[in-house]
Amino acid sequence: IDLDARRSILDQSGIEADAAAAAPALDAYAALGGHLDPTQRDTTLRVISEVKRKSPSKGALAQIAEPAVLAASYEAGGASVISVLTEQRRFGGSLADLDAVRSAVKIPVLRKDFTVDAYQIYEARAHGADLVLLIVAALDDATMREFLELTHALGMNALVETHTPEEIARAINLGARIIGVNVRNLKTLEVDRENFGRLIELIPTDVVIVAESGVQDVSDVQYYAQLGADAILVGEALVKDADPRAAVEHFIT
Ligand code: IGP
Repeated sequence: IDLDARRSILDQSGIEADAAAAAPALDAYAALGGHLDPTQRDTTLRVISEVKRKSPSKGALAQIAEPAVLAASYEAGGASVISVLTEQRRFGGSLADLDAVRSAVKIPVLRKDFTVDAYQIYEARAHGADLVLLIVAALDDATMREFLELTHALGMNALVETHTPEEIARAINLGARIIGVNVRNLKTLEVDRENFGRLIELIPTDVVIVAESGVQDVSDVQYYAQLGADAILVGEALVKDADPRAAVEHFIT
């Protein structure tokens, strides 16, 4: 990549200025119970509730409520963070969904997309996101480092998604503060919850650990909580529920 060319494109797009003009990012690390001093941590399990219209594994998920309405219900139910899929082709999301959610809630918002360019990180910030998704399997170390630094420089946090011991080692080396373990294999789309138990042992206690995917009911929530998850990320089970607020509440208690 020609860095000068990239620089000039960023300058012309004005996206950096838009990112700088946005209201400051909220502290998602703290909202998810993170603390640099592990003795100060509580054992509450936090919920990241996702606004997702459809997915490659399941197709259209339901007639979901308006993203703003859904997100407000999640917040009322006690969610700590809202995740919004903005990826269009496979997940049917958009930046308009992110805008709608941002205006509807006061808690941190994750822009969930396949981040492959720094532009998307500025764009996330410009649209009020507090967190971006960085998938370790998709990015080499140099890119990962650049994206993490940019994310932090913009005052945001990254949910650094992993699936294997090697990816966790890389995430830790790169200084990730919030690590997600996706129990769904992104190649086969299969869900293997037990993978979480094998991987969580490798993550230090100052890092926030998020169990991603495959939460259907309270027994799954308890399963992840017992293994030591700080948070769970839940999409399908919440968007399909007729009462998303009660569904979040149910997962927390
Ligand atoms: C949510 P579920 O099974 O609760 O709907 O899963 C979330 O983990 C899933 O949407 C997800 C995802 C991703 C989507 C995890 N990592 C990366 C898109 C891209």
